[in-house]
Amino acid sequence: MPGTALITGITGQDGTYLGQLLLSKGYHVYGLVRGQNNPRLESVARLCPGIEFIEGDLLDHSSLVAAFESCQPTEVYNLGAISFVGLSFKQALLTGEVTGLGVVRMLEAIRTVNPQIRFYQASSSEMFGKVRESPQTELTAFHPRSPYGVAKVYGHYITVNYRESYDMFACSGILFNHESPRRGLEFVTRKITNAAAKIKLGLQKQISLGNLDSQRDWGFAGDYVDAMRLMMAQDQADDFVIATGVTHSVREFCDIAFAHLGLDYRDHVVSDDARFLRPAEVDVLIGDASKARRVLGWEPKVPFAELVTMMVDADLAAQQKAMRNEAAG
Ligand code: NAP
Ligand code: F7E
Repeated sequence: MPGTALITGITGQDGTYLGQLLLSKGYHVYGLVRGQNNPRLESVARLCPGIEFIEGDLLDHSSLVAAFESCQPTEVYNLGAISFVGLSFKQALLTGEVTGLGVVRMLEAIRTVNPQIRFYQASSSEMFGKVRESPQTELTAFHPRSPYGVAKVYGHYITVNYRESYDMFACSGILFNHESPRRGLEFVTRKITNAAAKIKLGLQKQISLGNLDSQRDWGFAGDYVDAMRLMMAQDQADDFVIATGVTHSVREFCDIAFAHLGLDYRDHVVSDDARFLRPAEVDVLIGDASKARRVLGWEPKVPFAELVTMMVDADLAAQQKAMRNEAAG
């Protein structure tokens, strides 16, 4: 029987996919929104008809308690974070506060309001960082390489700790990179697909990137939010790696994206731009999601090339629409 779900990070990429999924399953869905006038609310309301918004901030414990008391959720999905690794190097303290300590503020608020509330924590493959083994599983040791990765390790272990200490249903999904047309423009995949579309339409000539050799296990966000729901529906809370099991370089991503538009990325991509290099890099990630496959019955549906072309097509259509609107005045 679907209950009431509260999602933090509702204005982010995963928030709207998860909101749509839970609404389609009959849940009453609340999205936690920070600030006094969030410009992304309009598009969330359009994508998730029926969703309700409630104020709150991961930096403010009492706002979380008030939100839980008001909505009385049966499930809470903690997707809110400073999630951009590049920014985490520049704002390390804020990242620790939001992405790390924000998790314990959520768990404490749940303990205060109703310890029966089920809790999902958005953990990350960035926790593996300088990888100890490949592919990475739930048992692989962590070695984070950024303030973001370190904060996520804290969030992960505090979730495990509250599960073990207070018998709470607190689970953690260790999700590898997942993308979509809703991905923020600061992340490399969307940065590439958006630029490729603009280059095709003559709106720009080139794009500057950092390290083209880093490799990621990229999946589709729509597939990954289903894994979150499945984890929360188990009899016992546990942790799961969610990944495709295939890795590709940023260079391969460029190659497919530009080729889809009849372009050669080597004519347009400038690499090793110092602005986009990181003080410490995660060179290669590849996940082993066999536990999720076995226990949850989860598997990814969208393969890499289809993900890239889906994102390019969406950016091309969006740019063409913007051009038509501009021409119409
Ligand atoms: P995203 O698009 O960057 O969204 C981040 C969300 O966090 C936004 O809705 C943002 O809201 C919210 N937020 C930021 N600071 C907050 C605060 N102080 N209080 C409350 N909310 C705050 O991230 P995403 O890609 O959807 O990822 C969702 C979660 O999964 C994140 O925790 C991320 O770290 C984690 N994760 C993502 C991936 C991936 O590949 N996408 C992989 C592993 C884990 P505003 O609109 O107010 O800024
Ligand atoms: O970088 C390289 C960059 O910023 C991917 C977040 O969702 O996934 C994401 O973190 C790779 C890195 O994602 C540029 O150095 C090259 O090696 O798209 P990204 P990320 O750092 O992997 C994990 C799982 C999360 O949890 C995070 O929240 O691409 N790269 N040139 C570049 N990256 C960016 N952003 N911009 C460039 O110009």
